Amino acid sequence: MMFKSIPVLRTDEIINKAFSRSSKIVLKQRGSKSTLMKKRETEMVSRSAEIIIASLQKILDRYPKFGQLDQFTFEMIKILVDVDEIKSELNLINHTINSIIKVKRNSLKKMEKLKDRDSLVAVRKDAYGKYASLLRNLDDISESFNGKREKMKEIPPISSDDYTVVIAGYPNVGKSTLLSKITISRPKIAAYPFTTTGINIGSFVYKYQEIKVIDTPGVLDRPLFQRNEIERKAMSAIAFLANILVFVIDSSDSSLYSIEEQLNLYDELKELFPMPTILVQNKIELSECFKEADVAISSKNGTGIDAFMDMLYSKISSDQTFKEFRKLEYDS
Ligand SMILES: Nc1nc2c(ncn2[C@@H]2O[C@H](COP(=O)(O)OP(=O)(O)O)[C@@H](O)[C@H]2O)c(=O)[nH]1
Ligand SMILES: [Mg+2]
Repeated sequence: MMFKSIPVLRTDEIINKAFSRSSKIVLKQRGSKSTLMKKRETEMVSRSAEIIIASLQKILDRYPKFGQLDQFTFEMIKILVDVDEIKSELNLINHTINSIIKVKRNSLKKMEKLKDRDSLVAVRKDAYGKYASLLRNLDDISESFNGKREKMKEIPPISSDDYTVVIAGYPNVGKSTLLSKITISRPKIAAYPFTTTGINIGSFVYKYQEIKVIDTPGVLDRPLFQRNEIERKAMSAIAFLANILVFVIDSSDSSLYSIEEQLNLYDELKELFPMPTILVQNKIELSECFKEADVAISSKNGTGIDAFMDMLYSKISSDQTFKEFRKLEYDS
């Protein structure tokens, strides 16, 4: 995911790198001893500044541009971190870059007029001291800044631009088994901020388009009143992302939840998710057919999976958002 590529802000490392690399500068040109000495001192001032600037600039460049993010990812970011705080931290990094540039320029200007070794070294050391203290100013924000990166790394790699089928239902009804049956399985993401178990993402291809299927354990598997604010926000972000909701129920005797409880959750989710839904009765080999269900399947032995897929395909192809989504793809 894009957040992983953002370098961690470590001021000590940047300072060490800048000073140790610039102390190893080798001059290739010829000249008198004093010309070379001056050249070397000025090179140290500019080279160390360039290394610091490049390290900081890399953080700014790798940071996703909030205005260009898809809505789902942006919603997730807003749930997890304080966006205004990130903006001010990024501003401070940018400001530090500008200050380093200024110190570099002023020091080089001073050095132009100098000849003797001691004064040149003094200016160079003064510049180093200023670089270091400018960087240390960033220590105030580095912990919180790096912490946000850690949190955002856990945002699942799904985008509002994907056509997405969301699988919901109480725990243990067979959501993950169904997902693995209908998609090219993908590794599950280890950590997801709203759950402890991770999120499952798979996909299949329909009419030349990749359709994403997601199962979000811990997010869409309990009634609303059992949720905290963050979970509710996560639910609505997923509702915004979903193009189709598949709700799985287990009506077998082994189910931990009554059919009534399961249907209540389905009704709740239907209010939150305005898109087409499919009510799937799973574990059919263990239970009687159940009249409310749109389709009855066994994810375990494969019964009814073809009928389910036909139903899913027909929902997708009659869905206006899919038509628009396809047109978009072909236009580009
Ligand atoms: N008998 C039977 N067991 C199933 C079926 N689908 C899933 N299971 C089992 O039910 C349990 C929970 O399945 P899982 O997919 O992990 O449920 P999830 O918590 O909703 O993701 C597992 O032991 C599955 O093997 C089915 O159609 N029939
Ligand atoms: Mg599961």
